[in-house]
Amino acid sequence: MDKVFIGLGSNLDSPVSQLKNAIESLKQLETLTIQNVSSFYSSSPMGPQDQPDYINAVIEISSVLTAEQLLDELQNIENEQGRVRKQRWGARTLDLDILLYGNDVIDSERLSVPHSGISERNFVLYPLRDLVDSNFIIPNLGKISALLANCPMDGIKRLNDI
Ligand code: ROI
Repeated sequence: MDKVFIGLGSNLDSPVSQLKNAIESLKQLETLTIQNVSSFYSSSPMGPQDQPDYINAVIEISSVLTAEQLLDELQNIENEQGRVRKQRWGARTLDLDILLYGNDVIDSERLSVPHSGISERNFVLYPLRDLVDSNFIIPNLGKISALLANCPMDGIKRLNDI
């Protein structure tokens, strides 16, 4: 089965709990299995700076769902946890993004996979590094080690013991 990676982010309403609750909700689904969870990281906001720091993590799952079906499940969990889409690039209670879906490249109205912006986002690359080896190739973008070398850790910190 394809390796699928999901990015989690929150900067409102107890962000660590938001991520933990999302992981618990994903565990309840019979259509997917969580294979691995990265460390949790705190990160400075990308975008408007007048918002709290984020908590970010990445998980690896395996699933029988298509990417679109998986997106539906992720959006259900975002909505259950009170996600309201307000300002673009503004604060949010929970973001669940499909980062990678095996080697698939998807460019549809609803989905862009690999997720656009992976290469500039330290809050995606550093947690993803916890789960893959340094030769791991991201479709269209290349080796994760090369992407990490060009993506400073500015503003991102691994949280221990969460
Ligand atoms: N910034 C950080 N640090 N982490 C995120 O998860 C995140 N998500 C977003 C925007 C607003 C782009 N900024 C972010 O959607």
